[in-house]
Amino acid sequence: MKLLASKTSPYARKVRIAFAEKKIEYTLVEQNPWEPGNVVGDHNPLGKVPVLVLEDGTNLFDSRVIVEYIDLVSPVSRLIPEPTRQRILVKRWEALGDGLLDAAVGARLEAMRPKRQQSAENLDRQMGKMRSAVDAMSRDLGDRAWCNGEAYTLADIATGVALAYLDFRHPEFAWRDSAPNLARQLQKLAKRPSFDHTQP
Ligand SMILES: N[C@@H](CCC(=O)N[C@@H](CS)C(=O)NCC(=O)O)C(=O)O
Repeated sequence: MKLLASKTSPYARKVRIAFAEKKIEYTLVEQNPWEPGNVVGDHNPLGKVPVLVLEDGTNLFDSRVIVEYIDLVSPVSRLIPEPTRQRILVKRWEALGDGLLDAAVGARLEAMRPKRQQSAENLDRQMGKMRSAVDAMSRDLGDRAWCNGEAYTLADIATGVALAYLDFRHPEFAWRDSAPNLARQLQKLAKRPSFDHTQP
């Protein structure tokens, strides 16, 4: 299996952490979808990473589909519970983490535009989403040890990856002040080899 990904993509990091937790071998093929000459478009019509290329040539995207596939092919360290309400709640955490990423990536892209073309309105809109997503994560985690249920799941991976991305690309966004429980959670997650080895 080949994973087309850039080492700075948080969506790809989620997938790489899942591979590490599940102890599944794969080949990382570094591709930057913004660089001329990249081949991402040959595998994903949306031109985005990550893409998982299976042995038979099937291209899987996006990160949510890939993680679900990885979890299906090996019973080691289940990351998504069986099809019950718990499964839906884990996927909801993933949607929240990915949504926080979408807003954080959107804010970064806006801020990277030439000054005269930037929209302060769009930047504020994305920042507002980032803030309310962090608030919701903090509220939903409360003082529990894991995001969903009594065990480490994809919910924790998605949350940890999204918060770490804020530190990486938006260091000025002081999310820890209002969410000390999430700060503790990220500190705990960062100690896992899967998180440690996939730092951007
Ligand atoms: N929903 C997608 C998002 C993937 C995504 O936006 N990846 C970014 C890199 S962080 C990308 O490839 N962007 C290129 C583009 O938008 O053209 C997923 O979960 O995989």
